[in-house]
Amino acid sequence: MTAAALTSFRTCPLCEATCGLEVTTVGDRVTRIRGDRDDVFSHGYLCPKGSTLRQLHEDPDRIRRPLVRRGLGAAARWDEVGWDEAYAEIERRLGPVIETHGRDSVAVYLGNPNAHNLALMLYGRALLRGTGTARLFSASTVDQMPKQVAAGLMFGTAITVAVPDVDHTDHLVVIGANPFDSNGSLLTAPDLPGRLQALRARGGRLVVIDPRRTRTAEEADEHVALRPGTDALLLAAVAHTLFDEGLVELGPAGRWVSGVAELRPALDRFTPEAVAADCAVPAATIRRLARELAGAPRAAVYGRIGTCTQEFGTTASWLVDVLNTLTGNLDRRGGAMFPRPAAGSPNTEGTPGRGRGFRLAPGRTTRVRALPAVLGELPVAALAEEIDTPGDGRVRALISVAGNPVASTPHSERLDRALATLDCVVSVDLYRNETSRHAHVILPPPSPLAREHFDVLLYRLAVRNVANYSPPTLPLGPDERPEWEILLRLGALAAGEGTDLDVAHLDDRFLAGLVQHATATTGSPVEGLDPDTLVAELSRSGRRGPARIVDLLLRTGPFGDAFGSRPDGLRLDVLLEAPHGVDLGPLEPRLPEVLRTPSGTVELAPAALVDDLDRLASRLGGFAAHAAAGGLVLIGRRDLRSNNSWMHNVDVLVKGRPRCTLQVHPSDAARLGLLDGGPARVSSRVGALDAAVEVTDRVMAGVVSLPHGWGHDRPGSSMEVAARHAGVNSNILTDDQVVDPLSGNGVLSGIPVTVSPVGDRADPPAAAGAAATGAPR
Ligand SMILES: Nc1nc2c(c(=O)[nH]1)N[C@H]1C(S)=C(S)[C@@H](COP(=O)(O)OP(=O)(O)OC[C@H]3O[C@@H](n4cnc5c(=O)[nH]c(N)nc54)[C@H](O)[C@@H]3O)O[C@H]1N2
Ligand SMILES: Nc1nc2c(c(=O)[nH]1)N[C@H]1C(S)=C(S)[C@@H](COP(=O)(O)OP(=O)(O)OC[C@H]3O[C@@H](n4cnc5c(=O)[nH]c(N)nc54)[C@H](O)[C@@H]3O)O[C@H]1N2
Ligand code: SF4
Ligand SMILES: [Mo]
Repeated sequence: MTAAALTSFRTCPLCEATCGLEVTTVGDRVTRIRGDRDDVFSHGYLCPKGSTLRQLHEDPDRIRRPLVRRGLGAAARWDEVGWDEAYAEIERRLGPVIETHGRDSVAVYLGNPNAHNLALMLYGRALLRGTGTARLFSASTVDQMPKQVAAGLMFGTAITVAVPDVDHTDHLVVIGANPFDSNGSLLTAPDLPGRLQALRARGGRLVVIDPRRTRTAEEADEHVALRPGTDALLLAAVAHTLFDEGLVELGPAGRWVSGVAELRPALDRFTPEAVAADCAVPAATIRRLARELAGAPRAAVYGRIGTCTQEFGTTASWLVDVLNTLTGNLDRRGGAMFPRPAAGSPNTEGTPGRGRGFRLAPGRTTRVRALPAVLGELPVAALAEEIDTPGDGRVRALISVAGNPVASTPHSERLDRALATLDCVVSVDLYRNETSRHAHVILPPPSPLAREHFDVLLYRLAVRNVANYSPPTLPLGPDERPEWEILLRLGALAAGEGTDLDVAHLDDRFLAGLVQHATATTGSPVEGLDPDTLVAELSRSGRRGPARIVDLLLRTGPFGDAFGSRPDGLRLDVLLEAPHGVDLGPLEPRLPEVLRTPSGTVELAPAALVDDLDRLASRLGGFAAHAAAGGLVLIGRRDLRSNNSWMHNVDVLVKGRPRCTLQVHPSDAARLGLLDGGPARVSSRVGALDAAVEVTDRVMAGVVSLPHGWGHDRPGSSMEVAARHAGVNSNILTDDQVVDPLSGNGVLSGIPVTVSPVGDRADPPAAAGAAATGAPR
């Protein structure tokens, strides 16, 4: 008898767009994945990656049982073991490290999928608490940390990020983002390309500021080619023009804005003429950008990774919202608005309109360079040196959860070497890749289709208020464990509680802590209620794990039922009845209630940021001088069919023309003697590699572009398809010694490099392998 086909619905966890999927299964087999036409947010949209959850699920290289490594390097052997044996092995290695060198000798690295994974979002804290380490690193410091610092200083919490109201704006300026390939970031909007096309179709204007003529730029009314790293200069000059030409008009939000008077003189130096040569943008264009922004009925400036992963990341991120504020577009329909997420966030908790604010408090720092912790995290650019620099307090163990820092963080070869020296490396990961090949133990999470899902984080950044919960589509594989259970056990093990604890007990304890916190929080709808009663209510019908916590968050969130006092409010049961999600409406103005600054105002001129303008001014002339001397800089790029470093084992995504090419402008190619398709050697202060050249006028002269997340030719990895399309790791070239001082963020863009044809030198390439078509292992 053949099983009947079943249809279920779930949210795609691969990028920030949160598209709804319709998944057809026959028994435990997936037969089709397509867009869910009835999804309240995505309405059937899907990018080419969405349907590949099936290939990911079926991938023979996906790890299904814990792995323990015996031996080293090429001689290493990987044994599949049971879970108890895996935890015992971790305890055997981690125990002595903690005992001898203390808890801070253990580093934790949390990779990007933590933001897309319900179990990791909710239970990561259990792991951190269990390890008790101050050495927390994450992909945030090679990504959005600058935006979070800027938002924290201006609005009071680091997650109070204003998102452009793309569905209602008349004028959108996109700087350092390419949503036609990335699908948007810090801006959750399924089918963002379609939404941008709709903006133009209704007569709106789209301007893209990017060193490359991206697909987004091609779809725009105007593309401004900007020299990498000069965003803060450009944005400061636009702000200067607004003041200079009397175009500042704060609008209704003005009642809650402070610091305008302090800001104005600080921008004096940044006239359009003063920055034009560095930015490679004429002064007249900068003035026009300002006038258009001020003149549009409703406008928004949106900056993303290009504005963050550079030396002035925080200052550039701040200036984006300075422009939104000065043009009266902050917190108004069609401007830059604050979402109200159903599961709550720091800006829906506590006293509305005022709070402790965000502090760049000097406290914990890294050991070697004394870089400060930001939001409780140390800069991942410092991870390698924290391991390989001799002395007291050296990092000796690493727990990496859903991360591939060897592919993703600056000076990756140094980190690659450093990881090989550690006493204990644990990876919680789907694959044995560039990073997890260093693990002593790999603990595999279940396939994305065998988990429950709710986007706790991404709905905090969404262009509409929506809520959608997905139960697991498929059952766990025979030896798979839910990821929340993995984190709970790992946390308890690190805490010294042993390896054979009852997970249900750990989970109950974890939930009790959350409930206790909620009932003790001022302004919470359950403030003062009896925690035990709430726990009992949440645990009805045997519910546990993430589902129980999502229920708690929803019920105590801004749309929640508050455990009965708002009976029509949200709770998990409501979402279970709504497989296509619940639409909670467009974004609405939230000032002043959204603020958590001590002053209760939008702080337009935080001292740390105003002070950083001196550092920015000290660079005036430097960018242009580097270019005039023939200097090249390296930037990255994203491709729609790729997802950071880990989707390259899906054949349908990597087949076809090679994606990992070095884009070079024709004039530079001619000057340097580089041929299209030929190999070139790229060298930076920290490393060198060989890459295949793609001559194209899509990059501006003086700029070369190589995507990140490649270089799948490391021995000991086990990703067969990816190895056939290995490419090169662009982070061999990025410099671990340069960070944005305010956020600790790595600098991944605007890297000074030299490029030469391969073959004019006798020495072998510094990085192995490396033609973009890939070297077999
Ligand atoms: N040069 C350069 N470098 C960059 C960037 C750039 O633009 N240029 N971008 C940066 C950015 S924005 C980011 S976010 C980082 C990403 O940096 P990382 O997060 O370190 O790297 P990813 O490639 O996202 O790797 C994710 C890892 O998690 C595993 N994984 C996937 N899903 C799950 C899951 O559900 N559970 C578990 N346990 N594991 C899972 C994958 O197998 C993979 O090993 O890279 C940064 N690095
Ligand atoms: N298909 C796909 N989608 C993804 C990812 C992926 O790897 N592949 N990764 C996901 C992740 S983790 C993230 S964080 C988001 C990122 O989402 P986006 O920010 O949209 O990322 P990119 O597509 O890299 O776009 C960054 C743009 O900045 C430009 N740029 C580089 N340097 C500078 C500069 O100095 N100034 C300016 N103004 N521009 C510059 C680059 O040319 C590039 O076009 O994408 C997410 N979505
Ligand atoms: S756009 Fe993002 S969320 Fe939507 S299908 Fe593609 S990868 Fe999944
Ligand atoms: Mo990212």
